[in-house]
Amino acid sequence: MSLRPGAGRLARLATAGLLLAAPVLARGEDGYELWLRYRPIADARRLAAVRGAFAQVVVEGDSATLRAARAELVRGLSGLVDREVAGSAAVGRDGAVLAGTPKGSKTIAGLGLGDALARAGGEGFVVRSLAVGGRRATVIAANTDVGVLYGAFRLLRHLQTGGDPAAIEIADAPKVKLRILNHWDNLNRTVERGYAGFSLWDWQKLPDYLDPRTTDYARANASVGINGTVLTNVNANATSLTAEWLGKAAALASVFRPYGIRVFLTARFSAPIEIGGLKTADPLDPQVAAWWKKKTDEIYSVIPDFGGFLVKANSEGQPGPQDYGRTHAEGANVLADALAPHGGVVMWRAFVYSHETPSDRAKQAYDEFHPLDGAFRPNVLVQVKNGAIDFQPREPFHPLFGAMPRTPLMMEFQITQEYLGFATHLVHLGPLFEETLRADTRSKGEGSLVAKVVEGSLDGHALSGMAGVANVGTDRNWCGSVFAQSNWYALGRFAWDPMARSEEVAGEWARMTFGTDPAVVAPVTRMMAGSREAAVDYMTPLGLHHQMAEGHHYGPGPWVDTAARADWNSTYYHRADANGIGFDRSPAGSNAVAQYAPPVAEVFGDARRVPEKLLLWFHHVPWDHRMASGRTLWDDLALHYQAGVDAVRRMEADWRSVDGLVDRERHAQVSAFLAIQEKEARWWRDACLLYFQTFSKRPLPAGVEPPERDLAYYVAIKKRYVPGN
Ligand code: BDP
Repeated sequence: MSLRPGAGRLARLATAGLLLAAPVLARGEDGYELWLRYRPIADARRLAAVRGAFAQVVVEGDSATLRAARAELVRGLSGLVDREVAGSAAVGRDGAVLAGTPKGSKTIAGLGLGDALARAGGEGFVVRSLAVGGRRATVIAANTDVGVLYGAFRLLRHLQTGGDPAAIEIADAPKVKLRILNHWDNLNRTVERGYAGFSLWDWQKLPDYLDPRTTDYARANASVGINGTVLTNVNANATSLTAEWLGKAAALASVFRPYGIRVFLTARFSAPIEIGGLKTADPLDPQVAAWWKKKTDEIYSVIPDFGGFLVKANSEGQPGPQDYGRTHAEGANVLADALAPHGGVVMWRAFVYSHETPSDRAKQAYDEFHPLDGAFRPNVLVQVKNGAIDFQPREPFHPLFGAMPRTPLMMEFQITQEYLGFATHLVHLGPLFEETLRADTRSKGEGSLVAKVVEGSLDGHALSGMAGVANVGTDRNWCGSVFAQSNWYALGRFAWDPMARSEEVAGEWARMTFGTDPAVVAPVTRMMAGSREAAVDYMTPLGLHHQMAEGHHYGPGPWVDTAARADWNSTYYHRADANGIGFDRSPAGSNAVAQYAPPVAEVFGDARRVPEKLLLWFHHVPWDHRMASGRTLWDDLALHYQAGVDAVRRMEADWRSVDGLVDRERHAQVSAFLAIQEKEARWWRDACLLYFQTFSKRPLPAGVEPPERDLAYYVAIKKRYVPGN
């Protein structure tokens, strides 16, 4: 992410009055720099203040991590103040940034920050305006080098978002231990559910060639506190555990290490057979246990800080312990025992569903895992998707949260927009993360929030984690679109603090990505705040779910009813008939509500008390059911679809209002993508309403635009060569 060449010269010409139009805006930006753009501060008074406060960078101590911190401070501050801010050996004037640990820096040790540092823990930091040797300075102090790096990024964020340069007082530490990206990247560089090009890992050239881009990937992650990366797809390939491929992973680990990021790999459960030559992968077979132990020792010999394994077992055709009549716990534990001596962990996924179609797929993970609470080794986390089905636009929180107090449960969110229109739909996920994390499981009385389960604080677990399925690839802008970058950013922020506020996170990202002009920030954050609800409305309002086209999941497919498994069909989930629509999970139906704590189950189980946004998730409701609005269900449903389309049009208007205030290149791409989104929102609305109308037999209410084509037209649409599939 090099600084844009010539930016300083252009800005100087502009101040000299030689360029009339805003020159910086005319230049295109391709999005490569993400939120780490460090553009010159536009306001002259503020620029002068920041120049005065940040004229020198002093990092005391030496390590690869501290060098990375120094490089970032020099790069960031130089960019923001539009002139070189040099690194120096000691604070020699007013306006220095002094960074280090008490261990590595005598100056820091002498500043009396003991109490604040005690609270910072291993990864936290203190950033404070302070006099150092009689000089005005800004101190970044932490107990570890990576804490210093995080503090450096935090200071830069503070300045990028318009914070006061003079009276800084920030102290922070992450609330979650493992903050991880899950890459669903295959060894041939295709990315399962990836919409941003190919995998960043250039396996063929590794370990000999280290793409500089992987360093920028690490910088971006460290800037939001992400400290782990699972390099490989959960639908795993045992080849990644062979010596040759471990060497490649080790090379990536060496790039990430200075940034505090540890590498993890997915473990294919049948690897002992496929690459180990054994006859079985039975986790209770001593030879199998010995194989995993040897393999794990080998991994640590080349990646000494290896994080551990992520495992998808006995789900969607993947091998697992149940193939040998063993439980998920027995499967996880054999790996955990191999990792324990090295300090590694197993992240065992709860996204399971069996070959036999259960009565209600939503119940299966709970049914399989709840009885295993207490049976896992201490270094196992069970990784649970945010909802019980599969990353749908809206799901109620997964019933396992709060239901396995003796097991650390990790959150798994999906950043890549598999079910959210891919990268071309602007859907900011902060509101989804916040809604899930703030949901109250009531498992230990009021306030037993999902966030507290994930932090480990509810049940006293030291081990905690949050993962996001990554949306990055080789696209120049990393994520397929500029706004999709905000979801990577937000995942990091919520993993750092599950009680973060979406509005705040979106505001930070908007300022860092587009600048601090309120005329830009206000419309951009408005777009972000409403975008997820818009997608819910035009795709699956009122608790509908799993209505997408089969396989690739691109576009609507409420009519899908010929899939290989009943629970891959849309009809399985909407259950529309002449009487009404929705999946009855109440006590009269599948009784999935019973998997929640009683006060939650009572509300979800009662069609009059369940939040309307989840109505059809839990209930089969007559078309004429009276909604809170006073209208019938059918009319409200139709109006929600229309509201989704209208909301996209409002996003388009908001974006038009910033034309000329953000650079042309990014503006043009976002505009074009919003036009796609508007078209596809209409596609969803028309296809779904025409289809559901064949059951409801009711006219569309006033205010809903008439469908543009007939149902047969939409059913006939067959998308081919869809990415990510
Ligand atoms: C589904 C995806 C599939 C993944 C699976 C998983 O369609 O590609 O392998 O989740 O999470 O949503 O294992």
